[in-house]
Amino acid sequence: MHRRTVVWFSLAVLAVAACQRRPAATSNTNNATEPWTAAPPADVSHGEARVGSTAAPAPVDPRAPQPAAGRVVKVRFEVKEARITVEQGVPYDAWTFEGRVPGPVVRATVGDTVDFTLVNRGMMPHSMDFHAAQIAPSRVYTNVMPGDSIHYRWVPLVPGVFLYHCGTAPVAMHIANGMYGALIVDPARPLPPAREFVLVQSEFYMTTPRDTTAARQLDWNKLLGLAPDYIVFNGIAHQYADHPIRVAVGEPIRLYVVDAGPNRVSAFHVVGAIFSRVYVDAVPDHAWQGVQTADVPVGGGMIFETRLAEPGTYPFVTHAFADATKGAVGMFEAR
Ligand SMILES: [Cu+2]
Repeated sequence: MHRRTVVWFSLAVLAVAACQRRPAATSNTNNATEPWTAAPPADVSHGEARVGSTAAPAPVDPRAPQPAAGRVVKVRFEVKEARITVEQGVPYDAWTFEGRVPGPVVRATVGDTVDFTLVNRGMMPHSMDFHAAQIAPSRVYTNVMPGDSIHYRWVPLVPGVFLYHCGTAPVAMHIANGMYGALIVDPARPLPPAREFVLVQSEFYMTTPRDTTAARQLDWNKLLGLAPDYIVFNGIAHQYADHPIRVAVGEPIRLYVVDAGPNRVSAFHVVGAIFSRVYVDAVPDHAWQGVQTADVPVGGGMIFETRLAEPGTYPFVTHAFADATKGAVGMFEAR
């Protein structure tokens, strides 16, 4: 055997032996098993999750809603406790707007009136903080008691894509339990037509149940230790790898990306593409051009525009790869 081959083979044997000596992992994390010992790497670049089929839609439709038709956008959210599925076989007891994580996407145009009602059907106080609003938090971002409601109106004046979230303390707990979503504010002069999608990145910090089929709850110490079990787009780990998003080769694509956190920045990147424009909170005269990766801050939103050059599978990730490994990976299928 060639000397270099012998050295390589010896190192590989040692590495496998070291892996086999490690105790079995017991946490919820989907990276708890060492993937490099189980199978050869996926054939697709950045194949951090298995690539599924476009035949069935993903559980959460990533398409952006149509722009608002009227001058008054009525939004009525009920706070509900709901059992969600973060990954197949991983139920989680969430706190939600409208029973969904993230909550529904809201869309308005600059100058519209958002007529908002929050009804609390939960067991504890909750509230609503719209990052798109310029308003006194002490007046309207106040706690709504169980069984109670609040109603207020506001006018979005700055275009962009914005986070909304429950602002009740401890905020990290309410966000980590699922109380967030995206709000698009269109500029008065609409952006050019494009296929539009909304991606909300967030984290889950989970208790480890004795019965692996039981629902998980928030693990507060993991949250404070910044050790999430999952980082996801639109509430479910790698759902757009399991069900890639179909687009056409060369068509303009616009991605509204919000990072709900509560802790991890999204280094947003589409493999095989360069963003022709990135709008930081969508102020068109401040667009960045020719961008490979851009950080979406926690509590922030950015708009990414690109086109996919040829037929194929194009992963999108947070390029913080521990986070992609924990679920923040999806795929576009260009045809
Ligand atoms: Cu809350």
